[in-house]
Amino acid sequence: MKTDLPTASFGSSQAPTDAVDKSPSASNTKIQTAPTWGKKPTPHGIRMPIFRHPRPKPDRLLNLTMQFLLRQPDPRAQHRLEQAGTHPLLAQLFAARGVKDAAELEQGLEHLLPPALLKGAEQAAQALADAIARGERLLIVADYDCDGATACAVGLRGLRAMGAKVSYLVPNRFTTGYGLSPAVVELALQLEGGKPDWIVTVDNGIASVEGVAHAHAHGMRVLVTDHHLPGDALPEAEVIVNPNQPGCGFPSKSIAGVGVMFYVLLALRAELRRRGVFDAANQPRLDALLDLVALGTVADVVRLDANNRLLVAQGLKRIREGRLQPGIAALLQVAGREAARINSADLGFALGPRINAAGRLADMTVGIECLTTDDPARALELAQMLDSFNRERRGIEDGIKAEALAMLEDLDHGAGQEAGGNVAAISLFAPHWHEGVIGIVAGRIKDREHRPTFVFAPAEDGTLRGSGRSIAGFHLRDALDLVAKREPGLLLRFGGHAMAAGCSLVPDGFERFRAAFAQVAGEWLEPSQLQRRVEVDGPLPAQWLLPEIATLLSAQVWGQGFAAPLFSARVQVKQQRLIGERHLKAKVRLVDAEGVPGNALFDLLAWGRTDFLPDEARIAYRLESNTWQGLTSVQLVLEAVEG
Ligand SMILES: [Mn+2]
Repeated sequence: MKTDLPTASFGSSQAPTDAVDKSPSASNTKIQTAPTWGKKPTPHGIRMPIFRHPRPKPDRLLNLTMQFLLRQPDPRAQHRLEQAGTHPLLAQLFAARGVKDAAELEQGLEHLLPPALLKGAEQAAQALADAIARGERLLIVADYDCDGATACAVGLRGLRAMGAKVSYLVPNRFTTGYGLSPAVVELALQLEGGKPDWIVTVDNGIASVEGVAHAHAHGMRVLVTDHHLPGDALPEAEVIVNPNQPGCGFPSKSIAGVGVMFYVLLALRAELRRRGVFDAANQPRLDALLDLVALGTVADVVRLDANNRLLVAQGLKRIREGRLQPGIAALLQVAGREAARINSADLGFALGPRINAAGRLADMTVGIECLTTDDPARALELAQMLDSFNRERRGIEDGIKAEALAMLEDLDHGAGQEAGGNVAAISLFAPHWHEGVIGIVAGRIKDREHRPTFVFAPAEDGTLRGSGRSIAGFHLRDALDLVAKREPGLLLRFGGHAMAAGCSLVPDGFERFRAAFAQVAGEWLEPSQLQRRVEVDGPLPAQWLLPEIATLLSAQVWGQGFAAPLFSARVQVKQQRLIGERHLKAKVRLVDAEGVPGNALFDLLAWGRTDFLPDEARIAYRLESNTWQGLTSVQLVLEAVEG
């Protein structure tokens, strides 16, 4: 028998790209009509825009040079890991990412942090057990991103398995906006069959002071499960479970919303055992939900600390073994991924964006239905719908990105010198841009330009809605705070954290914002901080340039805060050519420390790069294995060129 999660107590020992905006600004956003937009009804009756634009040129990020920063492993930690039996290369990579001890690499469920450490989890378990015993009706209020959708699916599946009557409601980005707002409570009141007894928020709720009060005024109780940072006031919910609430000692502050809900289920099951509802032998199995937990955790781009890596590793293990939800299987199928070979990057780059596309363009209900159906045919149908949303999202994003890059080129070419050429921060806006993708575009521009970046689109009420992404050393929310002080009346709302933030501006406020934001960035950022840089793990010794090593690396959990390995090498470049006019392929020889090139020729691939490389260059690359005509070899995937 396969081991399920620990039943009584836990052992004591003890990463796209695609995060969706939680900008706190007003909702009710509609797409403006513009010549480049078409309209077509979605399966949900929501009119959504189709961007008609030629495909943009390949991403030019890879044509730019970077400064390399070497990640330094702590030699003592590296030694300890090696002594504990970790592969020497992994020991180096893990130690360079802050792993101190082999215990942090444990992936067995018995090493999961115990639910008892999570403040409110026991109280939530008692409240839910009481509600189940009394036959009360529960309503999950989810969030419209992948973390929220997976948390909702975990909650529905887990609570139903424990005998609860539970349904769900997911707010809509364009009509109700984010979180448990009074408007969402009103929707809950109109549900078929009457209002629920309990509202259970997942991946939202910690800021829903008004929404919780509104629910109370209508006789509903509220359990908040969330992981976002609380504001000054907490909602007056019956129970709050959030590792970031005051007084919570849970060591993993970066657990995702789906992880928090999973922990509530663990605590509830323990409570039901205590009450004799079932015992360890016949209790519902929760490990079947770990594929969903892994997906939500990676897609939310939370830091992959030891506990999150354990959750992700467990989910990936189950998927690779073919034990996965029909919805996950269907998503893998439409994404052309093989379950047996899936890794954490696939969760972040293949599955996450397809789920998120539903929330960006239409309604997350499609995503939640896909993750909760047990019918493989229905799951495939929904996954195909998500896949088409994702294609559409990509088209919209490519169109906006092409326009944004053209605007940047105008700025670069002096036309905009006094209007902001070569500034320390970028703000971009066009009246026909789509609010659902401004965050992704801001992230891409930030990556390319290495400048704090805000992208704005109009909201239905005429205000401008902006989404920003930052670079290391520039606290975006603090910058907005200063802009708000210097330009009274400009910002209607703002919020966020160091690396990502959102805001709403008065309708004609874009130029004022652009100037004020660039001013703050110019004051706070040193020129050296504006230098594009990439962290590398140093050269890979020649004996490890093997397909087996590529496979070993690919099997590990990498992601946010635990970056996938990037090796540096000086190479002699031979035989360069473009494939499909979009990508560069070359043969290279590695040059050793004495400047002597080796004999072996390696394939080098540069996705999206169209500039040829110099005859000799220092590069940063990922190691991949490639099987072609039955022959498996390594290939070097170019990530950056030093300059
Ligand atoms: Mn989340």
